[in-house]
Amino acid sequence: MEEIEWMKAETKRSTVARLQQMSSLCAMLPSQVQEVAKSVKRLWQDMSAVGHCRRFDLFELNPTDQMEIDDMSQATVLTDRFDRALLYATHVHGGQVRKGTGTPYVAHLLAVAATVLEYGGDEDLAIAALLHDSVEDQGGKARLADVRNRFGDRVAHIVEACSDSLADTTKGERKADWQHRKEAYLEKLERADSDILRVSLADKVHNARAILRDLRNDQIGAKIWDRFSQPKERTLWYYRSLADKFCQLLPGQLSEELREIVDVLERGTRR
Ligand SMILES: [Mn+2]
Repeated sequence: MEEIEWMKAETKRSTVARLQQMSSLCAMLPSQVQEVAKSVKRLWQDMSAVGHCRRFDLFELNPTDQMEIDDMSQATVLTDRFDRALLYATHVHGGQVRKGTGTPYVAHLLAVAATVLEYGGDEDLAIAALLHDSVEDQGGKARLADVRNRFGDRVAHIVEACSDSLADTTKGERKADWQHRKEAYLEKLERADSDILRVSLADKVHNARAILRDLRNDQIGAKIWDRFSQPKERTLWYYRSLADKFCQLLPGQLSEELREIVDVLERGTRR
């Protein structure tokens, strides 16, 4: 019983916070926020009534609740779409771990989404970051159609571009050979828009960071290279090519970071 009360309070708190954030973005007055709160409440009641969304039964949003409006006009708004994308991603990648480790795959998706947000990306970019590996690893074209349906064209466009194969490996379809796929991916970046470049770069930076971390781990060290399907020279060639491409196509702090990590990876290998 206590738990339910706590959940109600929590759901209410985060909803109020989001409403506040949205209202400051739309430059609404507190009285208008209350109007919005009322209509949200009505909407939720309707949805609950038709059985769409039990979660909304959990609490009563009182429109007269104190809403102190901070200046968050510069803030990135994350709505329940982001929540749904996270839930969807954990479901799609459930049980999957990062190559050669016991780390749940979602750790990578969270890291990529975090980087995208830290570098000023909006909600669509963060959602695309959470879903960027869902098509290639978990369902191919059918997954892409599902992502488009749930999260819209802009997200699907990024996710599609971040996949270097649309083969459904869960149904035994084979991907093209490694070299061919990687060359095609590098070439595709040339034509990519900045949405795609930003999510793809965050992905590559997290992968490169993970390699560096394990290379520096005494328990793993140079054995890290055995995790890849290709010899280390090929893997390093790919990361160097990516770093060069990103420095050229999306110059900035994060591309520089990728280049610096690749520098260290190359030095560590020569030792
Ligand atoms: Mn990835």
